Amino acid sequence: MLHERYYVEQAKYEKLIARKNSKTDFYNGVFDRYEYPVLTREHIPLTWRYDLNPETNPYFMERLGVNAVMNSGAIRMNGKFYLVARIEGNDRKSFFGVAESDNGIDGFRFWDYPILLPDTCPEETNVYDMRLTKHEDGYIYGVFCSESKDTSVNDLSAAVAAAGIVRTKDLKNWERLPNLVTRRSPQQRNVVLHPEFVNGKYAFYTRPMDDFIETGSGGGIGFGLCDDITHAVIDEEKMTSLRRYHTITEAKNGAGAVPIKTDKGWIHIAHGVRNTAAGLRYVIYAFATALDDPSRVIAQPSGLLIGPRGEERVGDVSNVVFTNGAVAAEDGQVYIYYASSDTRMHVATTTIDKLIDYVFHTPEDPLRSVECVAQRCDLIRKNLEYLERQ
Ligand code: M1P
Repeated sequence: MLHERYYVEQAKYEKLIARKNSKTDFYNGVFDRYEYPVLTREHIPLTWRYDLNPETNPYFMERLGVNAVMNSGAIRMNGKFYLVARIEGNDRKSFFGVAESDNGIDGFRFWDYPILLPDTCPEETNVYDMRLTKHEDGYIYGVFCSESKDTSVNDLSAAVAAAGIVRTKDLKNWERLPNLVTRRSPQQRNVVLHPEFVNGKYAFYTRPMDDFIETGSGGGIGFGLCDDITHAVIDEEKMTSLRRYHTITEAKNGAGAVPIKTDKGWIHIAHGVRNTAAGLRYVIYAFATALDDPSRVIAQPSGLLIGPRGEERVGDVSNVVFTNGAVAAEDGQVYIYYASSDTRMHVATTTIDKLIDYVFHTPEDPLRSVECVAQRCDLIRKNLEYLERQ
């Protein structure tokens, strides 16, 4: 017989999964926010956390607790929405699980088991932040951070980040490929595979780093080509979206969702980081690159697209919003999945048309206060003149 508390907790879980999500009254014309997160630690099935057998768990205790559900890759397949979430156990190790929803804004339910990645990398301690790319070669690729202890220095917390690569056709059977090698960058995180061949080669967005936390000489989001995805090696990385002084990307930035192809260019939704007295602040920003050269930036709207607001600001790593997945659906709707403060997952919705308008018609950052205020005064003057003519 099951413990009586099982029924209480299972009813709470089912109520949570069945909860409808709706748009909040937040308005900026660019995207909509939603009342509830789409995934939280409470969305983890009880079977993943509890031992349901009262003989071995008489107090119905969580035996393997989950601390957070965050940074999720996203894909639409067979008319459904799938998130490959980063699930962080109470033991701090992350792993991946597939959650499925009919409408992309609520009802996300995890499959019975988390993903068991082929264990081909004995030194790997942690894995996280998978980006899912539906590539024109017919595979769905998952590129994620593979983290290992840095044994070359005498520092217990020193780590090395590399880009792990897996591929699948159904999100169930995963083939692990060797980690990406970038000849000129000792560490890599936030690596994203471009969905199309570029000059007949696989193309990756990278984030060159000298160190695990500090990017060091890394100047922003990189771009590199490789011939063979089964032994992916990038010899040269050129820079796309750059880090810039006194902007939202001053400390670092990184590719986020797989770029979305539009008539006007590839739209990228990435993250930018700046330092503050309260620590690093992560926001989401967007830019566009050319269709004939996805490494060439052709539009870069000023500032942030999504910043942490309200309760999003608080969590295990506060003041963070981070995306590694978006879905551009057949009807033109775009679902941007983002985590807040390394704790829970949200969705923001917009459309391809709105994203194009935002990316191509939001003015660029003039980089100096005096020019920013002139830019704003120009807007005000035009508005006042327009109002007068009404
Ligand atoms: O804690 C905030 C984020 O930090 C890292 O991002 P970046 O590599 O740009 O510093 C990532 O590890 C991410 O998982 C995390 O959400």
